Amino acid sequence: MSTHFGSTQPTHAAILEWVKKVASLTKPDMIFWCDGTEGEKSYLLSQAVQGGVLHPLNQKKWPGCYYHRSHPNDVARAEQHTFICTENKEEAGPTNNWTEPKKMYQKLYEILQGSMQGRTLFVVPYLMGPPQSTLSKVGIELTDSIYVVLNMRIMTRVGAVAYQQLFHENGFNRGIHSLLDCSLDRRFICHFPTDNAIISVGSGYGGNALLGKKCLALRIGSVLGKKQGWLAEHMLLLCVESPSGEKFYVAAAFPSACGKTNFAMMIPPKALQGWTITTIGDDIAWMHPGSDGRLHAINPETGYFGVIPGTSRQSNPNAMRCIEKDTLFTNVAVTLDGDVWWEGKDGTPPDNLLDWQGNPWDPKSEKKAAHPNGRFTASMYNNPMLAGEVDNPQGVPIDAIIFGGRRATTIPLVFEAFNWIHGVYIGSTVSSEMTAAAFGETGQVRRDPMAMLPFCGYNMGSYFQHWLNIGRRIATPPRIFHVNLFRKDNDGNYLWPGYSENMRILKWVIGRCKNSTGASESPIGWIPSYQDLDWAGLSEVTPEKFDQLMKIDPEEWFHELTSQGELFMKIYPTLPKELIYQRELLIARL
Ligand code: SAT
Ligand code: MN
Repeated sequence: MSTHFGSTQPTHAAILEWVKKVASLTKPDMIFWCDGTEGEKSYLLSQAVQGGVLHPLNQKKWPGCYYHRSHPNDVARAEQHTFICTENKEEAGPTNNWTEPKKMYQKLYEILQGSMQGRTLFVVPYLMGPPQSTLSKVGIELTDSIYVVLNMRIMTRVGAVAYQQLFHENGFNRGIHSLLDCSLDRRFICHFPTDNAIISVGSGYGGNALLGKKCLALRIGSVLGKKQGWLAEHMLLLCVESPSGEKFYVAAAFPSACGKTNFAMMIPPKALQGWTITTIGDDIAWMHPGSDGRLHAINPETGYFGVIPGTSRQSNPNAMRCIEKDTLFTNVAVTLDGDVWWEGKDGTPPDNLLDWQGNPWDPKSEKKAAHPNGRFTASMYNNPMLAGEVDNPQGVPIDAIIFGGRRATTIPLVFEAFNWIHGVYIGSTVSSEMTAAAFGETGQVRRDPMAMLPFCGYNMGSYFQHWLNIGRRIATPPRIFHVNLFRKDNDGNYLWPGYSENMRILKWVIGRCKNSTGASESPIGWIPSYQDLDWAGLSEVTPEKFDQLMKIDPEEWFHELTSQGELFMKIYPTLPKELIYQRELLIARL
């Protein structure tokens, strides 16, 4: 077994010992210590191309860009194969798959036995969060997938920067990932919160394999947050600057593939001149009560792993700029001359496309050219509207938290919680139609509390209690809102234009935070009247349409409350009484 050390040698005995132990189990041909340098990147790219894992795109059109095609059964998060392994089942709670740690380790070690034979074991030291931030965390991922390494280099800070932040010999998350042969019966994404460890086998897909992302930053992160008094959330982070130069920071939680990336990169419409939005993050926020009595957030990531279908110069010009160079495209359609295409891209599809599985694509067929969960991996530093605050070790003070889901009916465009506890109740009852980001029945409505159903690493009821506790620790809590950008009319057409026009909602939200905008009381919270929103340059949403968007139909809401009740029953033993009380108050108001 040969070893390649990069430019930074690890000196921590705990790391060296652990890598040796994993190598003796998995038996790779080579151990490659990653250092995150540019030199390493060219080497890895050439190796990935040689091994057929990546295909270079036309470098004139797409400089530094490559294309990857997944195994067809490995294109989304695998929730049925995802486990939280704690001593007691109650710790993981009824919304997670659970297995006892000892049993699961045994099974995984059997699977990992010799699993890297003929392959290279890459050691990827990475930092989640800005350097020199007390809020940041170190992880080390051992993986036999070069695609994972190249993605991790974009999504996290890899190399010496991670070792430098390692203040305790054992203060890092241990992640082991092996691709195996992608068979479903040997696919396990397992979390061991007590050991700060993750083992993921049998999948190379983003959320299952880039262990810094959902596994560390959310599932393990949420458990650490519970213990240490902070929140790990599935939220975008953005900065809104008003025409007078005042800045506001907003965090928003939407389920996967519901537009967080587009929302985080929103460009305000021309008619709302002087308003600017800059992006801090598009997927994950770590939020800590600060000494100033406010909630401070960092984005632990450095890149965007975004859904590509539907991305265009019209829908998200900043994302299009992000992916112009140095981007990895996964499961899109390609042309023979190295161009890429996906549903919803500007213009018409080029001739002679190969679909995401590599088959000639017939434009007349029903089949999609790109996979609906096709992705781009791009550095946030390519974003022309990246917020200057993104590397700030202290994070940014949050003014507003927005929850949202994808709902064709029932839920109004926007409403505001009466207070923090009511806001936690609203977050706990988020629901959404399922998307292609996870295996399952797309379109089906499911409860997705705080957009964290697949990502909360412990009992959901205790998680709600933790939210309530955090509220007591901040003197000036953020205001809490709920949006539904996906309501439809009776003919199935979207009522709200979305994208840039979402700025009108944000402007109302900011106005509420400043106590400068009106709202009326409704059974479900504060709601805007037509005149409370800025309609400059938008005639499409008439007062009648707005009424449809904002309609609160008691009958629909009784269905909604029944469905909320089902979730609450499921987690009843740990459900905070405050939330039961909030639900009863809502019933009374309706
Ligand atoms: O695949 S990821 O989990 O990284 C994206 C998502 O589903 O939110
Ligand atoms: Mn996500």
